[in-house]
Amino acid sequence: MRTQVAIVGAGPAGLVLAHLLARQGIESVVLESRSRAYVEARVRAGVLEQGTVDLLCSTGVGERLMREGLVHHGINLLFDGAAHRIPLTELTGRVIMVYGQQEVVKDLIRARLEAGGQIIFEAEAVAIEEMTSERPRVRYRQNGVEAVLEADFVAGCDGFWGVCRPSIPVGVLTVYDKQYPFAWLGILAQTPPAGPEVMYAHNERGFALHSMRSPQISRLYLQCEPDESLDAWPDDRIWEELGLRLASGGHPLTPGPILEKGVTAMRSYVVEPMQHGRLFLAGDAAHIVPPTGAKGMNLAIADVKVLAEAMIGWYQAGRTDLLDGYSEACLRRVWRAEHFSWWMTSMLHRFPGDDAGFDQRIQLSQLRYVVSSHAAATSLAENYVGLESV
Ligand code: FAS
Ligand code: PHB
Repeated sequence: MRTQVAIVGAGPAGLVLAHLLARQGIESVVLESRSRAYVEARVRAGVLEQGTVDLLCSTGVGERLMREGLVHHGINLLFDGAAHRIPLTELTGRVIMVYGQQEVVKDLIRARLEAGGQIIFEAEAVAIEEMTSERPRVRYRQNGVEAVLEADFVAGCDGFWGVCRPSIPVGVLTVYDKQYPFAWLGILAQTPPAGPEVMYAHNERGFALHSMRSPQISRLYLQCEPDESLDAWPDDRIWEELGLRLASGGHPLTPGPILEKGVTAMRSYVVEPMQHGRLFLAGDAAHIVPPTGAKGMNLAIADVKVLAEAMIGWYQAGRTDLLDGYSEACLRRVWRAEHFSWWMTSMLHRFPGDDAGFDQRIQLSQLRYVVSSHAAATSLAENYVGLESV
């Protein structure tokens, strides 16, 4: 099979890239190893930066987002026994929206299929070949049968555990990797959110996060051990611990049926460059941020906005400069988000071995400064809503 752009992965990165290329008449084929039902049910991100919202709306896939998404003008930091609000819109003139990643994925899949675009589900890419030639190929397996998709370019949008990044020869990529000594236990629950906004809790028992998906559905996270077993966390223990850590928010939680729970590892990871020959990496395939800064999905979409512009420039004007400059253009924003996500994580989590409490004192000093200094609050706010340029 032959196409112009072979896209591996139907997550936010792959689907937005396919969408942006199709709007300019550039053909692509999306290969996705999982079923449509699986990717549309997978619970992940929930916060969209203003720039992400603007891109989805300006390209015709934001109608349901604007109808069902929640516009937020602030977030809250819980410490010193109280909630401290960061007025995002007051400080930056911009908003965030709360809308499930799987809803974004559903909207993009529907738009693609309605437009006659191709997504091959349950087709696992197994190798990327000839990536430095003008005819790179993706070898994939579907129903046990191997096939080949040939293209001008391959977009590796297959996430952290995909095949594209590992296909790049050893020595080409430089890896930056930091793993944190804790994880997040996340739940999706059938209960109204306790409060109107996202709340991040710094607590001596460990970090906790209150978020939501709708007026009926809450999304909550708590810090746990990296190798935590869900068996150790029956529902009532989860609600009790969340209640203790989020108590100073002033919004008591109402426990409800837990629809989904999972443990997410915390990691900061970047590869440089994000391309090799005609293979271009985007999103989690090239970088991971701890979710404390709510940047993961937003970074993935920002990457493919740059990649789409570069590919459109090549097809429509024979430009190669944008393609050559893809990594550099992305990595400035990626490292900004890596720093912000590491900083939020460092400020809000309990680190093992901090028995003397020095780290906690430093964290509290940072938190008190962030909520009392206009300059510091604005810095947090502008990074959170998404910087217009980096
Ligand atoms: P994705 O991982 O979303 O998509 C990659 C796709 O490629 C998947 O559909 C996968 O099935 C497919 N694939 C993999 N290997 C393949 C192969 N060999 N062949 C074909 N297809 C293949 N970010 C936030 O901003 N806020 C959050 O709250 C948040 N919570 C998260 C919770 C969890 C549990 C996780 C894991 C991540 C979370 N993130 C969050 C980060 C998350 O949103 C990612 O950044 C985002 O999914 C990245 O999008 P993609 O790069 O498109 O990768
Ligand atoms: C979420 O709504 O899932 C969410 C919100 C903020 C984060 C991470 C996750 O930092």
